[in-house]
Amino acid sequence: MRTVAWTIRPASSKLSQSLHFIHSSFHPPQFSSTAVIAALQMSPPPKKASVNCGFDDLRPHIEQALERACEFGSGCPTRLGEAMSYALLAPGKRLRPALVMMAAECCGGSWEDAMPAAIAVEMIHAYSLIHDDLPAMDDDDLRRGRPTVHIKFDEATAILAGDGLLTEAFSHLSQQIKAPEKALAAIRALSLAAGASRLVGGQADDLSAERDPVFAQPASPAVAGCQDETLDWSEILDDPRLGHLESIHRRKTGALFSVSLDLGAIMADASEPQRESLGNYAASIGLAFQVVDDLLDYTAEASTLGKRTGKDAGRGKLTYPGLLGLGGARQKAQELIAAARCEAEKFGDSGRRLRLLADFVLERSY
Ligand code: GRG
Repeated sequence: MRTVAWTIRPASSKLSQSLHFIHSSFHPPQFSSTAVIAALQMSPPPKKASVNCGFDDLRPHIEQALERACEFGSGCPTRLGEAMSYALLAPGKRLRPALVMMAAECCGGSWEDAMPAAIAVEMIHAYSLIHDDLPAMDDDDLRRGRPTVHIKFDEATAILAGDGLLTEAFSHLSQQIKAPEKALAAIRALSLAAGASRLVGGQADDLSAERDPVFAQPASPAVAGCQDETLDWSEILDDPRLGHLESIHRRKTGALFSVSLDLGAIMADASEPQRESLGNYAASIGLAFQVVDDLLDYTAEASTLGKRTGKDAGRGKLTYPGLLGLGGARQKAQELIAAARCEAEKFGDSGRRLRLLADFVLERSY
């Protein structure tokens, strides 16, 4: 039986503060409840930004296009339109739209052509967050440093705002992509990714696992705060819960990462080898993103993350740190990011942004 020892390092508070600065300087949070204000006041103001996510220059273009996309038509009731805009324009990282544009760029396409797909995928993402935050699902009151949509508005409006954004995404693709065959390919790819066997299916299995005693787990000793841990790696790899967890996250989180890169490839008429490399890159960063998300739930502060933390541990939820320990989960994320970087290398200089973004996914603290 093989054992691996991991040393757990404390999180870098400087890095955490720097990233908080990046987040809040792009999008100052809007406060409207005392609970939110309290959460956001937990850490001191950070000093300077230091992590290059690879797409700072794309972000203003994305924000402007998102604003333009918030014209929902004269029949859209004011309150519904406000709720949809509140969710879509809230200060998110914009990773998925950036990935669409980066994939198009590294396959020789233009940002302009990729933008409708970038906006559509962010609409799907925003809808999924609104619905995930509802009382019937994750029951959250804080998202992107603001009250969630059902708290700011009301539950029925939040459900409808999610429904509206989901449908608008496909309307946007059909109207804004000029070449009919590309519009069809984009609609097909995004509907598959957002559908019952991918995003929605992953969410459904995640909720079921939470309610199934087989998947409920106590926090491992490492997660509970030990400085050193010795993992029985062979036992962990045999644990069927690990496969189930990966299957959930490849769909719930990974599907939108994968389709983002695929949409960029579609818009740029990418070759098969390029699409394959982008697919491999997406699979690795999608899962790494989730492993890091699980880690941040244990290690980050709500003020930095813009959403509640410690929820997974509190509910005995199946997570990577819970199964692998904090050190094992970090190791897993590092391996996935190394694999993603290898795929990005295949694009030479034009894969630079993809490499930077992979590093950001690993190092992010929000
Ligand atoms: C309701 C159909 C349906 C799906 C919900 C997106 C999702 C599935 C759940 C969100 C809960 C969650 C924390 C998932 C982990 C990964 C994830 C999608 C995090 C949020 O993505 P970020 O960090 O968000 O890119 P921002 O706000 O920066 O855009």
